Amino acid sequence: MRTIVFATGNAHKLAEVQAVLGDGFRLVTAAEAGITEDIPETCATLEGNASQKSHYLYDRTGMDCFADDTGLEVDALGGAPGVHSARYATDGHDFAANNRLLLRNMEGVGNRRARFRTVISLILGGEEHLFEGTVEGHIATFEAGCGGFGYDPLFIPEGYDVSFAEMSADAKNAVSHRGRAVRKLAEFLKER
Ligand code: ITT
Repeated sequence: MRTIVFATGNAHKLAEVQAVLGDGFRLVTAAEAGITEDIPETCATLEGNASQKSHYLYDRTGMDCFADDTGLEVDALGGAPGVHSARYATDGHDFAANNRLLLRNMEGVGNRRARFRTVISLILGGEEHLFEGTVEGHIATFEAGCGGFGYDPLFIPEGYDVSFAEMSADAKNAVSHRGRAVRKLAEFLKER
């Protein structure tokens, strides 16, 4: 079994990624690798933030590691909340407040097209590799479901009439931004 450090403080994400990577990989959190402070994410792009987080970990642990950054891009809002998705309504990760603000900003808006985009930065043997996954969909007019996290109750993936929060974890992973990006990561790791 291969050990790899995942730079996240989000337990939901850790569970989703472990489920996609499977038993061949043991994921260690940043905290378990001795990094207990918040890892800085100060870049203006998802790519920049993922890379900043993986380098931060690698520089301090020397271990193979990866980090992801995800944004919800809403066309009618010019791509917002995008890279600011975690801190859309407040400074913290207040999912309920973020969803309320998104619904308010989308009141009366006809074009509800949106996508989740995930970028993963892997550092393996000191070399960086990037992987991306997206899922197209639209923003619902009300919240539905209690699975998943973040904007899941408001995001309806293309081809479905239920939100991510109404889908099982496996069903979400099969089509989601993160599922797609992590499957690319897993393929790459298996070839190495
Ligand atoms: P870490 O940086 O500690 O990994 P985070 O919650 O900040 O955790 P991201 O930066 O990747 O994670 O994501 C930013 C926000 O985007 C996140 O706080 C959620 O509000 C939202 N988000 C990310 N992935 C999501 C998903 O699969 N479903 C719904 N919302 C998601």
